[in-house]
Amino acid sequence: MNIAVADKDVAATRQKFYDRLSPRAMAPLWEVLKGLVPEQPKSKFAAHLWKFAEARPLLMEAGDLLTAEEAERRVLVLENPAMPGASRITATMYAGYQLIMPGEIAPAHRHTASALRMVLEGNGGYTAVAGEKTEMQRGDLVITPAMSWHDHGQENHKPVIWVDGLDLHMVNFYEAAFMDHFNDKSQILSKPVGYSEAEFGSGFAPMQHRRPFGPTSPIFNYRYANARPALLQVASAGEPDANLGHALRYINPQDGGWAMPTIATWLTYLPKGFETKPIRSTDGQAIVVLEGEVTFEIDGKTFSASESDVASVPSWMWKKMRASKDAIIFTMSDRAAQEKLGIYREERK
Ligand code: 1HN
Repeated sequence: MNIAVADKDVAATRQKFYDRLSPRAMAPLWEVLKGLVPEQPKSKFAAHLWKFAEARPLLMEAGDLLTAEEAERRVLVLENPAMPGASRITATMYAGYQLIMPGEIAPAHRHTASALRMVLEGNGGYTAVAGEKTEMQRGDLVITPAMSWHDHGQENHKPVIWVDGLDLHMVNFYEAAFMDHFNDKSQILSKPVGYSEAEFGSGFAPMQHRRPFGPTSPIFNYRYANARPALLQVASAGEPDANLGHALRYINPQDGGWAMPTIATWLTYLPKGFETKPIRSTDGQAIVVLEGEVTFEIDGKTFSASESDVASVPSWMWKKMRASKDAIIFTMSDRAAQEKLGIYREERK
């Protein structure tokens, strides 16, 4: 018998065996092992840039099509082009551009997924979280912890637009998602504006230790009016990290860790002309340009980003950034979750 025939016999014999396994809900590991445990990450998602100049008119059109109340949340989901229909910007993150028109309310609800908003056009719109309202201005990072009631609105005469980031795919992966709707459009307010910032965000904490939102930061508006000057002052007196630029993390003041348990958030200042050295990491990132202009080189592709554009940087793709104008960018990623699970890795050139 020649070798080819022998191989065919072996393959057929094995297949016959496999055919007896599948009706019993079993399968041979050796046929799938390499795919289950790759030698290194190979993301199924694409590096991509969403241009705000294209998104904004479409978002305003959506504003004419339906109300925020009808929609519950009027959002244009940022769909990773490699995975249309998945509502994912990266493997684990959901992101979208959300619009609230003057006088509208996006009704109160709560869910297991944690959310953040990076405000693009604040115009004094508000988010209420767990009984407290906060006004939204461009660059503010507003957090809604897991299972906290939240509603949004605009009492001013201009639209409000922000980028949402949610960990909902992580929650859904664990099949751990719950959601409730409040019995009114707006939740009942029990605290004055600025309360949580005063209590936890001023270098103070209550004498009696408490964690009102468990592992999530009790500050729910990290205001750009504080963050921007801090970032620039730190940058003015120090050297930028060669791979990261001047970067500062948003922290939970209760433990110094990331502000959210699943989503890592940080701000980066890239001075005009500065170019980062390549870095790759296992977290999937979404980057919002707040100021200036940045050229991203991700996985060998070049993207020119300006204000309010959003980029996706999937896991383990080399990334380089260069600022053609002084730039401040906001990054969110699943790094916070990966670090807790002990799987985060990065490599620098
Ligand atoms: C959500 O609650 C908001 O509160 C935005 O603004 C987007 C996407 C999926 C599930 C819940 C919000 C969301 C969301």
